[in-house]
Amino acid sequence: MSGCRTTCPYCGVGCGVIADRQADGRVAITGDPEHPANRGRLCVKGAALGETLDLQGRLLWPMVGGRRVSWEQALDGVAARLGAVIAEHGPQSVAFYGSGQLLTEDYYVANKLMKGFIGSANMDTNSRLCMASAVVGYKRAFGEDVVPCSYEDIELADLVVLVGANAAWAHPVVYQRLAQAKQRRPEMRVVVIDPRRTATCDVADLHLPLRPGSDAGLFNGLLRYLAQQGAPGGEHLSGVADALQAAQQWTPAQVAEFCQLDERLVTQFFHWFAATARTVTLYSQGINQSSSGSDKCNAIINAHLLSGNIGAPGCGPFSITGQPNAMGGREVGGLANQLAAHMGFSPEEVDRVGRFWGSERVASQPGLLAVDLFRAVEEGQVKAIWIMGTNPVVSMPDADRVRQALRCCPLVIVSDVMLHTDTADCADVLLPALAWGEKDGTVTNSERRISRQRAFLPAPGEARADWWILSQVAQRMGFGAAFDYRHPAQIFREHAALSGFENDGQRAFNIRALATLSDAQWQQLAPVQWPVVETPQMGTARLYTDGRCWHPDGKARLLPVTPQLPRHQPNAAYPLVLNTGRIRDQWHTMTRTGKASRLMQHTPEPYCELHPQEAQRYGIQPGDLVRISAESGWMLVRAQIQPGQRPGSLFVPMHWNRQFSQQARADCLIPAVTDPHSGQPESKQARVRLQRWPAAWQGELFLRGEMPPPDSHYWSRLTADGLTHYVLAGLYAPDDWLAWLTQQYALDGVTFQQAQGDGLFHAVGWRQQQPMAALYVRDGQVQLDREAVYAAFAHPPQTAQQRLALLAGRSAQGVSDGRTICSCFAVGEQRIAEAIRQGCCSVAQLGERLQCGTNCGSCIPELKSLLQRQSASTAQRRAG
Ligand SMILES: Nc1nc2c(c(=O)[nH]1)N[C@H]1C(S)=C(S)[C@@H](COP(=O)(O)OP(=O)(O)OC[C@H]3O[C@@H](n4cnc5c(=O)[nH]c(N)nc54)[C@H](O)[C@@H]3O)O[C@H]1N2
Ligand SMILES: Nc1nc2c(c(=O)[nH]1)N[C@H]1C(S)=C(S)[C@@H](COP(=O)(O)OP(=O)(O)OC[C@H]3O[C@@H](n4cnc5c(=O)[nH]c(N)nc54)[C@H](O)[C@@H]3O)O[C@H]1N2
Ligand code: SF4
Ligand SMILES: [Mo]
Repeated sequence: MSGCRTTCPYCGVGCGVIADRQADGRVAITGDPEHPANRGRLCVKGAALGETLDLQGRLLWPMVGGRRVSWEQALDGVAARLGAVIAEHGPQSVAFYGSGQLLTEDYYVANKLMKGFIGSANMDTNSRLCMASAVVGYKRAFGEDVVPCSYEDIELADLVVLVGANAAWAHPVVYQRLAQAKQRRPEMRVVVIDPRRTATCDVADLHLPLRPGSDAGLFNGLLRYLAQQGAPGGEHLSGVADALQAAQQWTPAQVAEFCQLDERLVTQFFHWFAATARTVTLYSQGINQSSSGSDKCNAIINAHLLSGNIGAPGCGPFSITGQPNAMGGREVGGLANQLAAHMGFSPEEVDRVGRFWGSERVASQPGLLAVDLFRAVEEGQVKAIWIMGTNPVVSMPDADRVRQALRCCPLVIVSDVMLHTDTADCADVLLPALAWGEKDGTVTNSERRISRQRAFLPAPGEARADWWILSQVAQRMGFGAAFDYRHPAQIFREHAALSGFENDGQRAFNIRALATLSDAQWQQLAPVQWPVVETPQMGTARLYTDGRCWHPDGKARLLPVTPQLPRHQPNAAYPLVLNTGRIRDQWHTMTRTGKASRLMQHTPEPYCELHPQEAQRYGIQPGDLVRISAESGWMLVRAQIQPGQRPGSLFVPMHWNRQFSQQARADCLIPAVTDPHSGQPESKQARVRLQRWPAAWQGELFLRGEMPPPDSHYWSRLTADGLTHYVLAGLYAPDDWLAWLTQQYALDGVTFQQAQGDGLFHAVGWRQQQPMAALYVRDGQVQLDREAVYAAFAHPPQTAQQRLALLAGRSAQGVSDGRTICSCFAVGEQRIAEAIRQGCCSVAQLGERLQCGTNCGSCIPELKSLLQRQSASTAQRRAG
């Protein structure tokens, strides 16, 4: 093999990747056939990694107050300013806010510095928005934060229940493994529990489109049903009677009413679950991101404990992690209510960690959880915050308030890889971190598998590893000996040793066998699942196989659950539920996936999915812009009418931010309502109102090079190579479009070709036969062939006919491919529709003809729905 074996930096599936630097400087990316998580598969985001490695927009040197400084100045300054704040206001006045995308080594050092040496536990992380409820659920049930399952269990199961998890888009390779297992064993059943019909429903035998936030009612009903069917229960469980008592009233009829489901669907699900020994329940943010998310996790675990579907191949409650190292963060103690290595703040644990670290200053109680942390910044109790590897101005609830808090904070330090993010734009100090491909360390995926991320690119500019930056600051704060790290392997060994320190099986997280790896062995470390206690090669596929838990009595606990609906229920002023989540081809706040033009094609603009019922009620046509408002903010996005959406609910992506759109940060609308046990925000159920936004004009603007957005009420940026592309709209049209354009951009020496018609204005600006700008305006949504315009910018038109085609916004051949469906091979909706018309009647045949769906498979659900739509319309035509 040539190339570097490493791990994908996106989702918690943790796929192995081989990165191969080519002679021309490009990096070819393929799936690692030997990595147990993916066995060579990749999704479209992983496959496009090579397109996100350029240095455009990167933060390449330290900056203070907007000016470049040397590392010496930056590190001395940070250490001195943090020291001064601590001296004056105490350790509780500083805070770290980290990320499940930091490597374990980075995370370990940040946690050690904050909790061990600064002596405050104000070290929280974006995992608070993501996995906090799942952690509470596992700890309450098992006495420790343990995910008992492996991916293999999903393939071995006879019933897979996906709850609040759109795996087809968010965990595509796990989804592919599921879909392929079901293809091999069609008797395997899949149930999807999600208020809306998602791409994941493509493999579902049963979809339960339940009322938002009502899952605990469903699982309480299941628990009652299981007890009635004589579920085994057992001696090794505690809390059974109380849990059953709490579930007693949850008859199928009661569940159907509470969850607004057809009772037959409810009993079908109960029956399947009760009748199937090998059942995996895979759950994610539809469960965790709730004001009662912890209880929902326990309601799911309760059902597995009572039925005995746990601790054996093919079964278990499987909380799938989002970020590449969400699990590693939990291991090092990255959350403010954990100390380190799965230890908390009991006096013995504080003492133990203190002895291990050689510090007498170890924090003795939990710190501020994310939402409270940013409140404390707002109120001035926290006077210095260091944000690493996360973008809270976009991802935290009540996001405008978070931005305001940072603007008022005396010291905001941001470690990032990009110069401009919505959060970096609020920083006093910017520290340039190494990005994926440049940094070295380990990550742990959803199935507890530790894998190496390896560097295969040189460090650009003056960027440095996060662990190095942290250690340098720690040394300058006077904690030198404890932070004398020279290599990430050294940090990893220390972390592994801490996990085994005074651990005779009381703590499940134990990787002591890895504490003696040499640098070279760490370099070569093969993926391994923790616990790793005997030898470095011997991992553990499943936990809880002997029915013993980590509670003092050794028993697993069922928890009595009282279902709660989302805290903010719709009312007269805000009658709709706002659901938020992920799209297939973007990663979070788009700082990396947003660089790849290929990943922009599938969903080029921020949007709102709504049911036809809402479209009719609010007078919204496909392609209209809509304004969604909540008490705390508003957003302006494109309407997408979807019969699979739940009536009364809207769905918006969580990704867009000020770097990509004027007003589309979903979290401005999310209230900072949290779960009382986990502190996790209710990011999936806000209440909002909807209005059609009366655009007087809409437009698309293409400009050669990097250009800022023009002055218009609505803009959204699309990524294209070598040019800037904006989709625009406004409430008032300027009198003179050319004047509007040339006032805003220095288009010296550019001559314009124009076309005007009924409610339409097109202009292309030329300089020396090269298109420099192209503007297309209409009184409705602009329809043009974007690919043709991109092509004309890349290869300037040679003939008058080609120039006229550009002015018309189409290719000289006049065919457009429509919306991209398959990003891997750039196959659009029109070509697929044409192939179907010509007789392709399966995904396989489409693949043979057009290649679509044959690489990562992410688009297969959509190919199927196009096939279905077309065959339905053919049938209709025949019937008509
Ligand atoms: N493409 C892509 N993949 C990603 C990410 C990304 O940014 N982009 N991010 C990664 C991260 S960090 C995470 S945490 C994961 C998240 O992975 P998922 O949790 O699967 O993704 P989401 O889209 O946030 O939400 C999942 C589903 O929850 C549903 N939902 C909303 N309310 C309810 C409810 O009340 N009950 C139920 N049962 N369902 C509900 C939504 O309709 C949505 O379809 O994805 C990871 N993978
Ligand atoms: N409404 C709503 N809000 C949500 C969610 C939702 O479903 N709905 N989901 C929540 C969830 S589950 C999550 S996980 C969060 C994610 O939200 P964030 O963590 O805020 O999003 P990212 O874009 O992943 O932010 C990572 C940042 O780190 C930078 N970065 C990348 N690599 C490195 C590195 O090696 N070192 C450093 N120092 N920086 C690096 C990136 O450029 C980027 O700015 O959003 C949460 N917010
Ligand atoms: S499923 Fe896709 S995003 Fe997730 S780790 Fe694998 S390749 Fe990366
Ligand atoms: Mo997440």
